[in-house]
Amino acid sequence: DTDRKWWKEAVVYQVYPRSFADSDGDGVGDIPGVLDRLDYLDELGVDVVWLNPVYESPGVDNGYDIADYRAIDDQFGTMDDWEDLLAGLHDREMRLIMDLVVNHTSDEHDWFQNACESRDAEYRDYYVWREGRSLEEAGVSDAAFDPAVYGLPAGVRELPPNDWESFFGGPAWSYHEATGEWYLHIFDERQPDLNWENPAVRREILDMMEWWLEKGIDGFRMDVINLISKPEGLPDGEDPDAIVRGADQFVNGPRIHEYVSAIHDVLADYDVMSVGEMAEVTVEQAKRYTGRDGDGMSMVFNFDHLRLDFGPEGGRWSKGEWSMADLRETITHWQDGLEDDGWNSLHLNNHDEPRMVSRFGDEEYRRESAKLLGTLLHTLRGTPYMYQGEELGMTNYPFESLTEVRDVDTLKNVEAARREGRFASESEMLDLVRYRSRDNARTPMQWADEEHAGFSESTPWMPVNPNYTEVNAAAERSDPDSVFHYYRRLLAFRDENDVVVYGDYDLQTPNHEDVWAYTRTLDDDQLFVVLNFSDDETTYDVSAEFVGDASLELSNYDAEDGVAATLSLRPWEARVYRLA
Ligand code: ISL
Repeated sequence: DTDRKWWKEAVVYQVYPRSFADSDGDGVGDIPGVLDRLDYLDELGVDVVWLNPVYESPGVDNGYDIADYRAIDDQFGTMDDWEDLLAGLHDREMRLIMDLVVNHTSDEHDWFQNACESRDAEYRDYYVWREGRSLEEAGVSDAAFDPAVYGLPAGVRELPPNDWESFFGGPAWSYHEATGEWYLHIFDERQPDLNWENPAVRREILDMMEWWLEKGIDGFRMDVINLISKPEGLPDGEDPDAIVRGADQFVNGPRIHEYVSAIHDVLADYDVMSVGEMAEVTVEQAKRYTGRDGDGMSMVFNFDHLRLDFGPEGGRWSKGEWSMADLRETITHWQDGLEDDGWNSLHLNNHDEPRMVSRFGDEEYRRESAKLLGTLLHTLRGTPYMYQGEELGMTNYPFESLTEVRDVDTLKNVEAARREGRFASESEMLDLVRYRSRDNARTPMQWADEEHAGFSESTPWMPVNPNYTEVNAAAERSDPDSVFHYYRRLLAFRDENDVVVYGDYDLQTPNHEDVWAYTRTLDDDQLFVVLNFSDDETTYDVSAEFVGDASLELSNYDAEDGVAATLSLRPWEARVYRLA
């Protein structure tokens, strides 16, 4: 698809406001903190900022539990601060996309508060309520039944309406004592799912979107958007390998395209982008969402490549080995799949995933591997999404104990795994937390070798990674060989070269153990990208057609123009040539 669009040419930078910059010294990042750093983002060459939720929220899931969609939470600032941020970005010719979290609200949202009043409360039907199942009906013996798993009050002995599980561990239903029914929550119990079947809910959400669009935002990142349509009758899960029990029922549900199209009818009146976060999605489905005859979404986030390191027992809270070959194959599948129709997003980390250097690179070759991964993200076909600190080569946090963990996902999943006896030891548990926890990405941004890494004047809400003395923005900016300056070159290169945005992707090394090489071709302009995904030196015999004159456009080591018949590559070496 080579239709020109600003959002295809853009690089998106994700700001997790809680951990970006704290302007008022309360230990929590805020909107004025972001405003203070806009020149930094501008210097880097960012085109779009995606701001994680800043709406009014009790913060059970760091803002993904919204209590008021039209208000800014006090800890992040005021609506005036937010207006200043939007203006500040627009003044610098950057854009702003907001997080749209409409699968669920907070339990503190007025709608849910009202819904809890009685079975026939005005807003009851804004959420998904059902009666429980008796033990007999569910075929569970009295002896096998453990009310603690369901958090049931004394004397209540029944099962939830179906067997769906929450992404955060445990059942996706909670019993509501006052009204004697269960409500659905695919995430935390304090994040009740909205009932999209109800047209009044749809109207409220679309009006709310319009309200933000009228303020002049440039689009939305749509949280778990393909979970919003639940099938009639809410049947039990059927797929034992689903990411969580029941996902085969509620992912890409029966009315999803109707709902997403309605969203896009609203967006169509504005020059905006949209990216749908999709826990599970195939290339074919992605075409339906983003393609020419699709629902109008600009692109989706898929997570296939972020599942390669799940263990054999499956699920996120397990650990297995990933291989470069799998990563190459998975990403190539998406590159090829959306070549003619639809558009890719490119991401290796975000606020829910560990740091990419620790996961797909090598902390021993932190700089080299950060640059190699950056080269990959910024020379594939699609829109790159960077996560704050990626441009500094920030790494995972060395968690020593659960007391350093804040994340509800980690804490609840650890609790569920313990209940099920899945950890052989505490150290096995901590290993997994260090590897997998979302909090790896949420430690404060490392601005300088100063107290609290220059993030805040007081103790931050999350501990700072102890490597801030070495890994920080001030040090990176003053060193021309830094990850930061390499990223600047990557972003500038994309700006100056249409082939990076619109060129075809062709894999050149389907079988090499360590080298991932590909070409990008647009008319007679051709790039040749060579990446050594290894901490060993390696050689790569290049196909004759690419050997010869070429200019070296980007590289993370000293190297020369011209492609030799056999390339010798150093650990984590990355090169981008322009073929003659
Ligand atoms: O499958 C996953 C990752 O491989 C899950 O993490 C899933 O995609 C994710 O939990 C959905 O995330 C989004 O919605 C959550 C929120 O906690 C996350 O921060 C947000 O990005 C609920 O709103």
